[in-house]
Amino acid sequence: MKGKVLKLLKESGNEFVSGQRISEELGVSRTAIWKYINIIKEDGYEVEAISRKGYRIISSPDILTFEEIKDYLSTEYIGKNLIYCDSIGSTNSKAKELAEGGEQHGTVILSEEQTQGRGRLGRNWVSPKYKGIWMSIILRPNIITENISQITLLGAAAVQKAIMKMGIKTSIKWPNDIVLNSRKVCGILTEMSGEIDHINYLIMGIGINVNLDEKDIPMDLKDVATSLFAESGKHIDRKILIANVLNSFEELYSAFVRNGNIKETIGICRKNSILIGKEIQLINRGKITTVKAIDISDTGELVIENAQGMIEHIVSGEVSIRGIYGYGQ
Ligand code: BT5
Repeated sequence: MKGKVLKLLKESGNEFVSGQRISEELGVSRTAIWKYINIIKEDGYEVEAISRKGYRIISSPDILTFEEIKDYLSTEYIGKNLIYCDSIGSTNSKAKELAEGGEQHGTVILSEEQTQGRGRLGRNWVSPKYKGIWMSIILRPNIITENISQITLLGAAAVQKAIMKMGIKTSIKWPNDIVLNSRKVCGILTEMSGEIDHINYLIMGIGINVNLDEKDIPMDLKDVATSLFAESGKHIDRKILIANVLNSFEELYSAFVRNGNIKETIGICRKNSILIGKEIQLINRGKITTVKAIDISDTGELVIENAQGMIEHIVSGEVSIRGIYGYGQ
């Protein structure tokens, strides 16, 4: 019921909604309305109440509930079912649990903070409260397992595009990082459950450092991590940014699953690649080699020239590049 009251108030924008109207439309007493308004205020909304006029919202809190982002969302299925948490261990872990239970394609699990946010290979992901976008998307694509690394690129391209819409140009560090001024502002963790030729579900975890201050970034990550706010000096509206990410993601994802079209994604990854043309260190199954990054292929592999001058296509792996994340500085 609180949600319904909030919806009515939001739909009226700047106009007052009378207690009588709320009472009639929702079938609740005036006393009950008063109670719900108080809960809404506790949630961080500033509500003006004037006798004989009614109620109106003056300002909304900086939170990422569906109610708050839906006005900016233009998707058909991504994020239409949004599970919002105040605090959680890891949205990827929660998404997995829900996907196992049959949660639908396109569901987004989002948390204002993660206490056990995860990176790849069991690494830790710092996720302070209200400062970033920490979310996971449940996907049930009908594609062959071989193509799943391309899904990570879809995510990276969507985030790059979304941040660009906020007026900030970032680079993509193949395969899963978004970089700003040599430090990481976003990481992507794609996990899957399936067999060799069949995917049960995919979880695409996206972590974006939006409004983190210097003090939110642990000492040992100062060379590695930064935020959009720290670099641009602008407080970024997380609601608009998250909607931009989901809108862009659905566009790129739909083209991909419909007819394997990954052109725009590759175009974005190529154009904004921080690796192409550079000498890089490739860490593959524990082996480190120095190679030159030449291109991103049409199917999303990193094209490199090895020390012997041979061209190779790399499907997945870790890459270090001088000057980025404090490496080799
Ligand atoms: C990643 O791993 O970059 C994937 C990160 C995915 C995080 C999202 S948040 C929502 C969802 N739920 C989860 O539990 N995870 C996903 P990797 O490439 O392995 O990078 C991890 C490394 O980045 C760490 O070892 C640190 O060095 C660094 N790091 C940790 N927290 C960071 C942060 N907030 N910003 C930038 N770098 C960070």
